[in-house]
Formats: sequence, C-alpha cells, structure tokens
Amino acid sequence: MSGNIQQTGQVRKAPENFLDAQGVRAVFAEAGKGRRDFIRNAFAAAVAGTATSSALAQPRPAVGDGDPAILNLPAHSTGLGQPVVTDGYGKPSKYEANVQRRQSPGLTPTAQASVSFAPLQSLFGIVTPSGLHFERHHQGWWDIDPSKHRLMVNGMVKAPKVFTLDELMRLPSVSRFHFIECGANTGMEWGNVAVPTAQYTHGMLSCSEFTGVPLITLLEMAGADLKGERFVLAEGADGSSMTRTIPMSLIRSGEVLVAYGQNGEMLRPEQGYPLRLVVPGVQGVSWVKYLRRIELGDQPYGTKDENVHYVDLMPDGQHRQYTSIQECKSVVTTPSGGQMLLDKGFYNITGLAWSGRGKVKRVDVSVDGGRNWRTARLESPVLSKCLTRFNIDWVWDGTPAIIQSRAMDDTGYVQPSYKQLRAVRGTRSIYHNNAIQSWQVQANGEVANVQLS
Ligand SMILES: Nc1nc2c(c(=O)[nH]1)N[C@H]1C(S)=C(S)[C@@H](COP(=O)(O)O)O[C@H]1N2
Ligand SMILES: [Mo]
Repeated sequence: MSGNIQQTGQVRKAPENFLDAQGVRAVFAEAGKGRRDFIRNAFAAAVAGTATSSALAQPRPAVGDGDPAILNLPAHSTGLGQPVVTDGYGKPSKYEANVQRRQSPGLTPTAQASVSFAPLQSLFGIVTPSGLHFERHHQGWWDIDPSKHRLMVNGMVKAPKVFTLDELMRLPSVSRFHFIECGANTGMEWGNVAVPTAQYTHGMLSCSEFTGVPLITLLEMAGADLKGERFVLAEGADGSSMTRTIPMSLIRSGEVLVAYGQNGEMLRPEQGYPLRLVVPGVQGVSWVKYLRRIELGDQPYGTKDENVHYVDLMPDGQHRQYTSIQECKSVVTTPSGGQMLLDKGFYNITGLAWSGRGKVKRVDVSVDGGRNWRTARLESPVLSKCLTRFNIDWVWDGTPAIIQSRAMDDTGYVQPSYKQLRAVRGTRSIYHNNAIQSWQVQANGEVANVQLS
C-alpha cells in the first residue's frame, strides 16, 4: 500500500512515488479551493487535528547502490520479535494509524445523531474491515447484552414468536457478501460542495460478509401468509425507534437476513449488535440495527421516519417516497481527491462499483473528463448487490487529467453524469446521488474533487 510504503521506506517500484495518507493531509486544506470558504476552513481545522508527527512525506529512497535501507540490517532482521498475542484482539500496524473512519468536518456535529465515513481511498478488494465500517446512528449506538435481547415476530401471523439470540443461532444460517450504502451518501455533492476526499464523497458505503437467518424462515415459523401482498415493519431497540417498511416481494427471495455475523465474527456494536436486518440492494436506513421486532401487515406502514427521511424532492416540488433501491454507481478510489502523484509514469487506477439491482457488468474509465473511455478489469468475485473492485492501467504524462468511472449493471442501466441525473432529479435533492465522480489531477500532481456540468 502506498501510504505504508512511504512510511516504512521500503523500496518498491510502482507505489514508491505515490503519497497516500500523508498526502491527504498535506493537500487537504487546498482541496476545497474555490469552494465555499467555511467548508475549506473546517477541513483545514480537521487536518490540523488529525496530523501526527509522521505527517509529512518520507524522503525518496536512494536509487541503486548504497541505499541504507538495504545495506544496514535493521533490528527486526537480527533480533527476537514480539511473542504471540495470546489474550488480545489483533490490531493493525501502528504505521496504519491514520487509516480511520472520520466524521466529515463539513457536517454539523450533533451529540448523538451522527455519521462517520469509511476510508475508501485506503482499502483494497471489496470487504470493509469491521473496525472501519461507516456508522450512521440516529440516536447513538449501544452495546446491548445479547442474553437480554429478544426478537419478536408478530402482527398478521398465526403464531407470534419471541426469539432469543441462542434460539436464532440454532436455525439454518447463510453467509452472503453485500454492500450497504446510506441513501445520503454523496449527498453534499448535490449542492456542488466538493468535499475533498473519496472518504467524504462516497464513504457512507461499506461491504461485509453477513451471516444470519433468512427472514422468510422466521415468518414461516410464525405461520405468516407468505404468498399474499404483505409488508413487514422492522423496528430497532435504540432510542431512535428506527422503523422501516420492507415489502414481502423482497423478503420472499430469501435475500433479507436477520444477521448476527459480520466478517466472520459477531456484529460490531456500531453495526447493530446483536441483531440487524440485512436488506441487500436497499438503502442503509432499511437495514435496521438492534432489531427487536418484525411486524407483518397488509400495507406499507408509512411511519414518521419513512415520511421525513431519505425521500427525494423532485423538480416539480413533489417528494419521491420509498426510494429504496440503490442504483448502479462507482467511484475511483486511487487516484482520488487529496492524494498526490509525485511523478509522471505508470499508475494503477482502481475503484469500486456496485448496484442495488444485481451484478456490475462493466466499468469504463476516462482520464480526459469523459471524452474517451476504456473498459476496466473487474476483479473476481463479482457478486450480486455487492461491491466489485475494478482496475485499469494508466501512464500519466504529467499534464492535467480528469479521472472518472462509469458503471453498468446487469439490467443494462448505466451510471449517469451530473447533467443526466439533474435532468431527472433537479437540484434540490439530498439523497440518492449516483452520478459519475470526477477527480482532477493537476500538473503538480495534486488530485482534487471537481464537478463537471
Ligand atoms: N436501529 C437503528 N437502525 C439503523 C439506524 C439507526 O440509527 N438505528 N440507522 C440507519 C441508517 S440511516 C443507516 S445508513 C444504516 C447504517 O448502518 P451502519 O451504522 O452499520 O453503517 O443503519 C440504519 N439502521
Ligand atoms: Mo442512512
């Protein structure tokens, strides 16, 4: 990883001239140039707050003979290493300490209703490490005692049920990889506020392997009518009383899970320990955490929460309600805003693509602001309603470039430009922005967030 290589001073060809985490800090304050000043100042303040002593770039390694990093044997090659970590939970290297989820300084901090963003620009592959999973809490998070937690299944069912966690964990389980994206992800860009990094533009997005029981199994056990026009109300046990309607048409496929596992271990408290709903392809708010109740009804519930949050204001002044499926979208994560290319030459352009409707079929990448496109390599696995990693070669000639990615899913839907999106959705939305993202590489190597009209 580029940041790692800069920090540890190892010699490797392609990434050595690429600043990552430190570069983000170094150019952070600049990235908001020409935009609203308070945002820029807020980011500058946040940068100051997060900088560590190793914040600046390491010297370039000496080329050829005489590189002391090769010639002088370090202590770790001659001495005895640390003993095994017997009683502890493993942690990342201390050199990766700046890879963190972060709160956007562009958003007003409140006591408990808050968001933290995943550092997409520092991650590889498709799985988000659980400790870096984005967070969105409407009323703070809890570490709930699993022995006291219950899941009720009631409403229009023949035999209402109450499950303990132990009872749920005895049932047949499945494990599936899926992305979760908050409907507000990329929301600030609607207002043409260019937040500086991929973390803040797209970081309300994460992907995990979830393990749990298909919701359909529990409804069946409670004697529900599985064929009828039915709706489920999912309710959380936190103070926000998060309540969302999920149509039976989604549940019937067996995709919707009552999950207790995430990336091979129990859910993290921030992610809803001990139980959360997994609703593949659907916006994050429907993935109810601290799940305590499933009620079956014969029409959408239309709770307060559903009527005020995550609805889209359309150009004709009407609200588009129950906008649930996250449409096909992608973002280049390297090079991306706040990073810095130190030299012309070879770079691997990499990023993520996803669709709430199925699999990603193709990703095209442009380095000239959308005039020419080349098709990127999709790395396996390519899974349904899951992040897909793409890569493509690029030789930077040292002149300004605008890097974009455009994804297509297996329904044939193509990710729109801002112009195309605004033609349908207008300019007053906050939610469900899946437009093509542009990163501008300047002649000095700095990468900035720009919006092409
Ligand atoms: N009980 C409960 N469930 C909830 C929320 C919440 O505040 N309380 N937030 C929702 C929203 S808006 C999103 S985007 C996702 C965020 O999930 P995460 O914090 O695991 O990333 O959880 C959803 N489920
Ligand atoms: Mo959300």
